[in-house]
Amino acid sequence: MPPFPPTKSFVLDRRRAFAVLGGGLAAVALPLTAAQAADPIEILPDAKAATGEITDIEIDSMAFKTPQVTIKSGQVVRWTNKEAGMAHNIHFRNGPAKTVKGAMGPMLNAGDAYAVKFIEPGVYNYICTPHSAVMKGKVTVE
Ligand SMILES: [Cu+2]
Repeated sequence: MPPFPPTKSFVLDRRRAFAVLGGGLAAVALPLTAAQAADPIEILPDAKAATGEITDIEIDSMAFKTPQVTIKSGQVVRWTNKEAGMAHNIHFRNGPAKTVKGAMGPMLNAGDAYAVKFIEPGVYNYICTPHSAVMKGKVTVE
């Protein structure tokens, strides 16, 4: 049976538990907000409608046809899969973009495109997830 009326230590334990929980939520929420503000890349929601300075890379025959490109900060790289019957993706598995939400891009069927705006200068290596042994590329952002 719990003590009645509640003992002083029982009330304090409840308060302490609430304070710990509240502090924990705040600690989780703050870094997430900060990380989003500092994302080094922006994955564009509609690749085909992307505007601005765009570097196009075709995907065909199990390869990124221009595997190394150099762009300026703020410019866009757009990949388009030209290979019928073989899906590919763009996956920033390591490097500055690896923790960005969506760093592992969706599988692109033939005709599909994927576009990324690069914000932070750096070297962005990427792969195609299922064909990582042979499909690698690099975007250098100046
Ligand atoms: Cu692939």
